Amino acid sequence: MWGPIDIPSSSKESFTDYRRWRLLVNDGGRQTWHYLRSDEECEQWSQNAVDKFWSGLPTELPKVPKANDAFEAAKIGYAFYKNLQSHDGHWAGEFGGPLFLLPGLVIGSYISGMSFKVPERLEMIRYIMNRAHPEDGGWGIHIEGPSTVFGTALNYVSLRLLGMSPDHPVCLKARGTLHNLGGACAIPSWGKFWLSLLNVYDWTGNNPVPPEAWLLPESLPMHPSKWWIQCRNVYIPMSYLYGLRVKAPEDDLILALRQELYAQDYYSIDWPAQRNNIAKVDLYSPHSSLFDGIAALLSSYELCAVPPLRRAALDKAYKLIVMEDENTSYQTLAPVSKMFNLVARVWTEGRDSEAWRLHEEKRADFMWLGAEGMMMSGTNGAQLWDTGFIMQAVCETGLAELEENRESLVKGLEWLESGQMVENPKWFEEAYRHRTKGAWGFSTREQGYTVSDCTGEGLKAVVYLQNLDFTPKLISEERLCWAVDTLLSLQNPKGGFASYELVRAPYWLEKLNPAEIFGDIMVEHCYPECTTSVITALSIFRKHVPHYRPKDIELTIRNAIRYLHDAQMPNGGWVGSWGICFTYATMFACESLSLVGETYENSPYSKRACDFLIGKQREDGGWGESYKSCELAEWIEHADSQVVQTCWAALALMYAEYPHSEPMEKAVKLVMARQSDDGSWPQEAIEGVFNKNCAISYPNFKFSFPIWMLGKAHWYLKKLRGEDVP
Ligand code: LAN
Repeated sequence: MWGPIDIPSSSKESFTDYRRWRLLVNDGGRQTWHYLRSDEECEQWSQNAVDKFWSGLPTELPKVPKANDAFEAAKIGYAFYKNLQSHDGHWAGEFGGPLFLLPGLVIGSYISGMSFKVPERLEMIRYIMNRAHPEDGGWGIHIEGPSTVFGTALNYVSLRLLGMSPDHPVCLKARGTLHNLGGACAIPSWGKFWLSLLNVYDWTGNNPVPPEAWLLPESLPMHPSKWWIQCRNVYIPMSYLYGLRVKAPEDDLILALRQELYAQDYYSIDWPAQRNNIAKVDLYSPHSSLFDGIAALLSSYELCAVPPLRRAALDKAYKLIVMEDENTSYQTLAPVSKMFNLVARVWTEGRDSEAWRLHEEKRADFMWLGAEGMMMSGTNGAQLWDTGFIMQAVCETGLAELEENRESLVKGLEWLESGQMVENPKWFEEAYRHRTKGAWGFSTREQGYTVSDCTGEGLKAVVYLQNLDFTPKLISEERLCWAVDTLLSLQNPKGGFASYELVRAPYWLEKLNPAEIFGDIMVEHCYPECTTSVITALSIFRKHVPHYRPKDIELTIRNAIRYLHDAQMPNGGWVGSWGICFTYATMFACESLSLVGETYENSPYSKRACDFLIGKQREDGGWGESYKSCELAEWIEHADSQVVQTCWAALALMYAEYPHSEPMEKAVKLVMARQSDDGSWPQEAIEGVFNKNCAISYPNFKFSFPIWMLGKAHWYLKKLRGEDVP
């Protein structure tokens, strides 16, 4: 459909002229990549350090002499990182890692008749080629994982839709691996769904996703409005598309794919027998027997679904899809729901509709150009997350006092102001949303989703920045209080904080998790990381605004600390759910404990945490854990020590006021030794995770956390040596 395209055989060299790519940053932090067509355009819009850095071109930033001490290392680190700040004050960046997102973008666009520009198509092909497993040529669920049916089938399909011939060596090798893994029949349910939409898997091979669940009484504990928002927002369009059994019209490519994806003849496959057929390599959360029982009942219902009921349920689901699009200016919550919503809207309203146009415009926000080609981002960016951390790092280390950093801090504050949500969603209760007034989300104000810890980190950054003597006070006290109201509205009865909303449904609902590739997906859970960000934000806020809801804040913090104590593992660490893994969550937990005065000397919790971390430090002074720690909830060593994790562990020790200097000195030495001669740090292993089983990249962490750790360690070590510290 998108026409033939010439694909070079090797993907090492870029397929397009990388000097022509520009990252446009506008409208409150939107990030979209553009390929300029002519030299004149390139002259008018020259390439800056941000464009060069993220697309992997040499930044040509000056080399600097090696730092003599930790503070100097932090200073030159920030001097480098400042060059990556966008003109609007935020830090842009890649947010790739999962390998099942780009296929959604490609398949969904194909079904909806939404094309890509040729340079985009070429670089998407190149990204997929570059991310093929070096040995077997397949793809995993994320860039560091082994090949799975899910990753391999979906990326294979993407390459074919984007224009690669089935005889290209990359396709040949991948197809061999796919067939060795048993072929696409045993793809996990989300893969079955995408392939069914594309009309290369039969709908009867799927477990039912009936929209009728929306018609159940809202008081029921399993009503879908009570599910984790990510799962809910994927289920809404899925149930709509399933209810209509939407499928792309057959064309030659689709007919060819039916032959290529399977180890047997497509037309001889027993589809209903595939519903629970999931390849072993893919299986992380096997179905419960409760789920299998319900799915069997629902399959019988599908044979006699009551038309008026189905119609009413489809109407309800469609209304929710439209409300979500309008609440988020068509960014939607995340990339999977983005593409399902897009397909649902275009299927219903057509290719000439306003919905098509608006979805297409915002589709660009998910397309990120990296050194290896074009990928799909995990959200429409990590604007707040990256900006919030570095601003706090600069303020907490004394770097903010340096004249040369002032402008970047004022800019950062300006962006944080524009990133704060100031109203509740347009469609609020009717779309089952939590309040957003005063909140920050993970990316931009436009995306419009409160995240507990993003609100916490945003609030902390603003309070710090607005207390510097040279910054304008852009956010009024009233607006800060709105943020506090939002935080307070998010505490759960046991004291912990979840990600986007309150925990609305009982945990046993996880037994109905249909997505075999993810854990903890059905309901919100409390997380040590989220809880911490809220505790620390409230603690810092009340020092500056002591008169606002002091009793509520005190009680909230006290209960949250109780949750944190309870969540500590017997080994002394906390399990990370969003970063890898124990080092990440333990840093957050120790920060919280320190803000209520709990340290190594006086708190058994802090002491156990320190002892745990010290026990994991390596000979070279670093820490290193694999993403597998998150899958298994137990410490699994990485082959190498990691700068980012070393910083998390060292920060944890500093928060806990660990009294011995040697481990800190060794950690500092390692992080300084790994600093490049322009002040940056090279990319190491993947940093983040979600739903236990999928790793995700936070490449800006390699700047914010070393700067933070080194800057803090400088003063910390001085203090331990008994020197005077300002
Ligand atoms: C994110 C990214 C940010 C992350 C933190 C703020 C770090 C976390 O502390 C709270 C949860 C949150 C907001 C988060 C939730 C799940 C997301 C949106 C992601 C990991 C990015 C991608 C992921 C999303 C679910 C990917 C699509 C896959 C599904 C299972 C729906």
